[in-house]
Amino acid sequence: MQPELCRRPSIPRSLRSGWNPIAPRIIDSMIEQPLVGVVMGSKSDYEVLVAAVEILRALQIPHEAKIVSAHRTPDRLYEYAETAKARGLRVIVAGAGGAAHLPGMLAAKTLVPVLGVPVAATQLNGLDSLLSIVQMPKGVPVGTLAIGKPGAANAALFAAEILATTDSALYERLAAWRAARTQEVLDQKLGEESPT
Ligand code: RP5
Repeated sequence: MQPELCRRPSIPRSLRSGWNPIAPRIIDSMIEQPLVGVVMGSKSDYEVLVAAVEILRALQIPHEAKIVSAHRTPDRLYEYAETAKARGLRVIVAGAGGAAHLPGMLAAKTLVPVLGVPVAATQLNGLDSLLSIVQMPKGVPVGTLAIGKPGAANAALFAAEILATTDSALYERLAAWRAARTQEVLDQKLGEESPT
């Protein structure tokens, strides 16, 4: 861990005041040993999975993002899953479209929790991917999130919640992030509404 990160206050100002996924300090979290692996079946999936990466950056969670295709690079998939625990990964977020066997195959090869994100990549608009990921047979679980960017963002938040069970500083950042989202809504006004 970077010494600078150790000295930081547990609740970053960016999380208290609003959404700021590109604050300079977050770059530090990219060069630490990753705790969360974000993998996707294709570069085209990054348009969706970037929503997970932005959350991880904002919460200062060390992470990595890689392309791992279950059917085009199966050997890479096996290597990724087999080395995940030893490399220190605590959660894997896996997004894929179509038949979407990436999350399930990763889960079959590691005990690191896998969170699956269905990507809308075919004429079935992600329903194919959703059903493929959510219908894992008994014995090899994949936590399945919603289709698309909301699911990717929630996968990262879920990963953060898992990590926060053993990281009180992250718990504080997560609480601040949630409080900021609440405040955003409380601050919203419709044209007809009188200020309260
Ligand atoms: C899946 O096929 C990928 O996860 C992606 O969602 C979809 C299309 O891939 P590309 O043709 O864009 O590479 O394996």
